[in-house]
Amino acid sequence: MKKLVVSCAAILSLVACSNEKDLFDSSAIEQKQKAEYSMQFEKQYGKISSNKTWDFTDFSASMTRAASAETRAVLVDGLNFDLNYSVTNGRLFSSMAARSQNKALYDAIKTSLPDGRQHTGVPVVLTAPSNSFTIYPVSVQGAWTHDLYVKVGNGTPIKVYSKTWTDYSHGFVNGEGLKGVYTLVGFYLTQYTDMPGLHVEAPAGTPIEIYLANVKDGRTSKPSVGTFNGQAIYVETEAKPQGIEMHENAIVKYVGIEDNNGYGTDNDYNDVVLAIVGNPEVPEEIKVTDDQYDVTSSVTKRYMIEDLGSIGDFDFNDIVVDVTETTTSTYKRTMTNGVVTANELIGTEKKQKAVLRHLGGVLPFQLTIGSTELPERQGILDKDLEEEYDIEGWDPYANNISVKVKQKDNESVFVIPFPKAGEAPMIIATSETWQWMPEKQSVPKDWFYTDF
Ligand SMILES: [Ca+2]
Ligand SMILES: [Ca+2]
Ligand SMILES: [Ca+2]
Repeated sequence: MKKLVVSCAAILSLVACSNEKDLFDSSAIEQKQKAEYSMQFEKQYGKISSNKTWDFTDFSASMTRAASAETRAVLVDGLNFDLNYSVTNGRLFSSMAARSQNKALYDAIKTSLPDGRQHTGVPVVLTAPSNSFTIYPVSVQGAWTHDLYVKVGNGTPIKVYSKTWTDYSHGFVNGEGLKGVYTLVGFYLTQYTDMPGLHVEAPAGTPIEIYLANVKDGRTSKPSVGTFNGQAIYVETEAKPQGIEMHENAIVKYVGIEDNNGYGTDNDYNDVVLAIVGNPEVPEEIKVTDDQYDVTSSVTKRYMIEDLGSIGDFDFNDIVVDVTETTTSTYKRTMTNGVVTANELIGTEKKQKAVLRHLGGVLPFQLTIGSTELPERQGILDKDLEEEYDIEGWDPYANNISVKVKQKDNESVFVIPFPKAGEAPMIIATSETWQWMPEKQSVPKDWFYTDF
């Protein structure tokens, strides 16, 4: 009995062996070709270290941040304004002393949001970019008192300051401050203020609400106002804040808030003005309809591929394909007692597409991206194109892309996957802003090794 089983297994394995023979041969050719490729590659670019990876996008870092970043919002030093004021008819006017800090910003805000010019806002939500950003109070005026709040995601709203003064004569710029020092010299008043800013770190797409609560005209309570009910608008001006650490590429946008959401409003949206500073991005404004809104984000990677047709050039232009995933998240906003209390994610939709951008090899090939096999296609030498395909199952972290290339003998088919760390790459991932190389021109070494 035992003997019989053994002989069956022997027969089976014999059959399997003879079937594998061709496969083995073809795979041997493939192995040889790939080994030859690795050797040539290292000859051209130097020895590959075992931890060398071939995805040159910054996506992985930013998405890791998006998925794992903790939400942190902390009060930081604010903008200082150091302006001289002259008092005329009970109102303050700046006298433009040369030493004044943030005078340009002061002027720009007065120009873009002058008293009496009407604006119209719509309900929006701001969404966090993938970088951190800081909100600075710039100008706090008006007769009504209020507290400025910022709500990040579903966290407890953070109070940035309380405006406790009720006339215009204290602090046209940056309010009274927490440490206001005033000296009246003749007809001039020198003001130095120090209101805090709020530094926010949050996963990309986190909803941000900016609003005034506890709005009061004397003792009379007024409705809360802010981004959520169209009482705040984004304003563009060229002036940038001085006296804070700011990267040269940092973007600054200003938010103007109208404190009166009712009778007698002048809609000039300059009762509170905030600067938002981010590098390279500031929060995006998304329109809210019926308390619902969509946050859309996308990631694109450009794959540049060597088809192993001829070894010697490393132009990585034999196939160039851009792969994009667009994610649309739908949120529902809940209001309680006139302020936003929750932004709840109620649905997510992902769409993926691949766009063939360039061909620079003659061998027939078939791309597999995620779980989608694209149709087999003839190679063409040096051809730009724009062929779009819907795809599914692409994992931007994993780079699950591979290509089958039919070799010149028209029989063997090589499978080229995205390279593991330490392997000689036949596919690299770059940002879509990287231009592929001209035909037969190898990519420069600094694409691969930026550390020298
Ligand atoms: Ca106003
Ligand atoms: Ca090539
Ligand atoms: Ca080529």
